[in-house]
Amino acid sequence: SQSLPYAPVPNQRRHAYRHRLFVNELSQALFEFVGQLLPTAQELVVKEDVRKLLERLIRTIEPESRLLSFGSTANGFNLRNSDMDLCCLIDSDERLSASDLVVMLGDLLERETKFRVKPLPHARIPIVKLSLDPSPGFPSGIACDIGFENRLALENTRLLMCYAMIDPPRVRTFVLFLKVWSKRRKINSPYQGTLSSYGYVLLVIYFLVHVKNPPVLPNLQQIPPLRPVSKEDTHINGYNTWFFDDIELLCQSWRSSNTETVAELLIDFFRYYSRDFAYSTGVASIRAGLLKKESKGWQNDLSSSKFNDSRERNRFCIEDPFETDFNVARCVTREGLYQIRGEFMRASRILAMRPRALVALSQLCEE
Ligand code: 3AT
Ligand code: MG
Repeated sequence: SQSLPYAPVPNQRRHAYRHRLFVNELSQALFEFVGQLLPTAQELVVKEDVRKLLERLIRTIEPESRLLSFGSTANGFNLRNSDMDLCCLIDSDERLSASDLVVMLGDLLERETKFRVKPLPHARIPIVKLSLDPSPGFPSGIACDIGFENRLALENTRLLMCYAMIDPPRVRTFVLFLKVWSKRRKINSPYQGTLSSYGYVLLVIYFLVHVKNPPVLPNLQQIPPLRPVSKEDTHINGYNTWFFDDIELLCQSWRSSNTETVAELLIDFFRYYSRDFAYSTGVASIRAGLLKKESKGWQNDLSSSKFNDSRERNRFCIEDPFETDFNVARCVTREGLYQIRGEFMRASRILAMRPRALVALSQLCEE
């Protein structure tokens, strides 16, 4: 180029050219790869039918109730055969407690449906777990959780959906790929000390909002509202859930000046989380950027008896966007974090060798 004091040596030019070829081919392959894993139209219809059926049944117990989808079925990040997360809202003042509802609904569903039913009335968030064995119409069965009054989850679902809508080709492709990758590499099990899908999605958004420069996404929680909003309208259980949700309007006035392809972003993401993220002192917050564990009282104090169970809560810290005193990664154990970081490094290593795109994807997602 004109501005360089010397002409690039052919070697560098060849290197840059080969890199461009690699990332373009990989981006294309990523679109096609996730495209094949999206739910079929038939699956979506069946799931909506299931939701309606369950809503009808719940209304025989609580006539004023609504059953809403949240999680991946509702935020645009759903893969084929993902589970259904449902939340029951009851628009009446005299309602039963969540644990009573879980017991009653469990009994009812056991009597009236073919689902295998498992009520968990004493869980931190009481839920009824339902499942249906695989059948010809539904080869991998159905898994569904029904919770009650979980309004924060409905809002964080809407927040993630808005982020997905700003730049679907890059954001959705990126998130869907990462979800497949984390499942195939077996680092997506909070019960076994690794991270939930929700946690991985927050890591991607944190990276696109706060690490990439220029950012790929704006910070929806920090854009000022167009008109004054009252505390009643924006707070749920004492947490501020306001965010800028007029995405159509936003896209008229804001456009990212970051033009990297999804493959370039993915390569950088794996490098960032294998090398640069401050695991021992930092908290990833999509609301506020990189925070210090100390400032939140989330030091990983191993001598403290408060968390003296086998899982130490704050090895890995990801702040929930609304429930800011909640660490979404609190289930991640020492071994779990070791495994997760090992996988980020492995992915970086594979991509650094620039194999053909299809080879890269099959190596990355090898089970
Ligand atoms: P899958 O497609 O099911 O893998 P998902 O996007 O549905 O992924 P999860 O099943 O992990 O994600 O979570 C479903 C929703 O539940 C997402 C979020 O609204 C809520 N949720 C999950 N984990 C947490 C958490 N630790 N804190 C707050 N909300 C959570
Ligand atoms: Mg889910």
